[in-house]
Amino acid sequence: MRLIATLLCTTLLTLGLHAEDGSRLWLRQETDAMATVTLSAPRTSHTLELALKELHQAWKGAPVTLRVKKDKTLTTDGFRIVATDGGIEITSPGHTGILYGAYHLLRLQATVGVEAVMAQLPVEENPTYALRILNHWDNMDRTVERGYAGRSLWAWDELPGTIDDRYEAYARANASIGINGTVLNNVNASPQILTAENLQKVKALADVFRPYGLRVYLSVNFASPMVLGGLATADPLDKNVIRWWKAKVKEIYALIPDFGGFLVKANSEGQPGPCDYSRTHAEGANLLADALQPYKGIVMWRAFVYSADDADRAKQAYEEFQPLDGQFRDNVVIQVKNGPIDFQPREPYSPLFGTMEHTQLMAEFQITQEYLGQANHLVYLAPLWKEFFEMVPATSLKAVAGVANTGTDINWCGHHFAQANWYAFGRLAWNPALPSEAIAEEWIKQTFGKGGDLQAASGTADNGTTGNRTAGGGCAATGTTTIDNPVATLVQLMIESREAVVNYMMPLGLHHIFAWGHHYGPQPWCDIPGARPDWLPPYYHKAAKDGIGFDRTTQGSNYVSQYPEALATLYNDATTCPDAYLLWFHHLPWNYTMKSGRTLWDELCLHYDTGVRQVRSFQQTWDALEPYIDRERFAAVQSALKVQARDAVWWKDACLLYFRQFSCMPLPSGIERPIHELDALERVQLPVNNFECPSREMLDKYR
Ligand code: BDP
Repeated sequence: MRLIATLLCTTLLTLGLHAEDGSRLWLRQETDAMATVTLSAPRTSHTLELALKELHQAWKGAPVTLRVKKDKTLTTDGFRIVATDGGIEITSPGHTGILYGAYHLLRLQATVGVEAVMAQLPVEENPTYALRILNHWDNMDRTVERGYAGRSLWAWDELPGTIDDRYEAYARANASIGINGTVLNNVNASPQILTAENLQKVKALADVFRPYGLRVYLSVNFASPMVLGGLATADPLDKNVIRWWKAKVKEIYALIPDFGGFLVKANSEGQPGPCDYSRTHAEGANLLADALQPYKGIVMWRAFVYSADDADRAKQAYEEFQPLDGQFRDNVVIQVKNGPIDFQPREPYSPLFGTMEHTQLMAEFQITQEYLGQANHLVYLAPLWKEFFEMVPATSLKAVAGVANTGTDINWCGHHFAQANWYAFGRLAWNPALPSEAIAEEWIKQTFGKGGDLQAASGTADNGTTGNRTAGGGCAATGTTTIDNPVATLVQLMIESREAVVNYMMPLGLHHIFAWGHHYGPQPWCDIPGARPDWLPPYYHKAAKDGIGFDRTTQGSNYVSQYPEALATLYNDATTCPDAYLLWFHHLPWNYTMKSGRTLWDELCLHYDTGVRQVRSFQQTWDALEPYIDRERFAAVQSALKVQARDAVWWKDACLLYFRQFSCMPLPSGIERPIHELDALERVQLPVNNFECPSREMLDKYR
């Protein structure tokens, strides 16, 4: 048996065929091009050698020259690609810029085809943000908080001695989309990350990442001086505390000269912080900023704070941070989640953006789908992030961060389409003006395409004809449908997927009605005795006989007044507030007349129903795409879509049956009838924690 498997493997390798397990991400170009690439630079570097190698292996067009030269219009990450007499020239003042240019050229080859690349030139690119950072919520025991793709990539127990191949593959994937920073560990940080022993491991990773322009940052625990240094306090104004941090920072830079800096979650969800000593967030952040400043390190200080006693959680970050505007050191960046609550399928943007003129701010997005079906649902997040950028001018931000969705799973992200979110984050961090559609198209062509398009899949067992190939070894999913433009069809599916998840989970501004703890599935009824009210769904939806929604108007919590006046006025009035945010800002009667003329109840039902229908249409579309997708990934996505469809019905039934107890109104005709009983759904308790995604088997068993 073993011999046969080995022989098969060897044969496949000889034939140059790869298992289509998603492990190659969007970097799937053939490596036998042998392109002529020359270098013109005052000195070479590992980074430039990487650029040479990537092009030599994969570029199939005219000879390329890589030229490092001063250029006032380009940053060190920026590049220019031009056609010259005999070929193509990539120039940049920085070595990383050259590498980014190389990846850009290869991206063009994979998306428009090598023959059409010349027509795309010249290209000039500078990243919008100098800092484009992934946040890993990885623990030192290799669990990943809100991670749904296996264990942490960082094998702390093996480092620094053993260097896993995946570290370099990870850095390369990031460089290919312009990500240049990585925070290795969870914001709920263990002080242990800063021990001398662990810093050696961090250094080992930094050494692998460096040639790819990827800098390492660490999340730190504010109480580290007590836990590691044995001090009696972590008070930011205490001399010994100041001394401890200075020494620790010096130790880090001796190992990692280009260390990026710290990310800090302080006085939030039980984490220690300066407020424990009656100091402000500014005093806490400045303590670390002063220690990092001589080395040009930065502090990313999170604004994700809310206490148990305030009336409206949505207001709290603003109330705590806005008054501190102007008090932070120059090397502090306040990291604010895109929405005021917590990475929901849809939230209005956080009003902190735009109101701290004298403070550097950065946006924090969540790539991992904590609240969006985790690794089971196909949800393309670029439209969500674009919604944010439509409201918050890109130039008002210093940087962007994304909570990573990577892990040890063979396909890196759990769901094949979750790779698109890692990809889209990088592309948007580079240029937030890129349309979601364009990014999806790029990703599809590189991930599923062959030579710039989605051609009929071919391979050893496939004959390349449409409609007769089977995913499971049995019958084809669909035999008759032909697709004129498979790429456009898939782009459309991805674009729609975000609105679909909003529809079947939390339409019309509803938010945070997820199951307790693991956040997978609906639990609008959730009531845990003794729990903080703002961790419970009824706090957010406020469904009662008189209506549904959170009154955040001037008559209610007055959260609305944190927005600029014109927007506050718009949101404050239910007749002008966009439907998408209606129940975020208003508590309205069930029979309230919507802009559509329908009652609020009917409209709610319609949205849930539409969400379910959208997922069903994704199933159909995906089946019709079968001839264009390799069988392995086709089958995996097809299977995940079944889970998503069942989940969508679960959400719809749970929410409508629960809310109906208050509305006492009938389901409108034309709406798919529930297939579950409310009491049965209320008994569902998935035995999962915050570190895993429920499997299909588990869902089928417990739901
Ligand atoms: C929430 C997560 C929690 C994180 C927290 C944070 O549920 O696991 O620790 O945010 O961002 O989204 O700090």
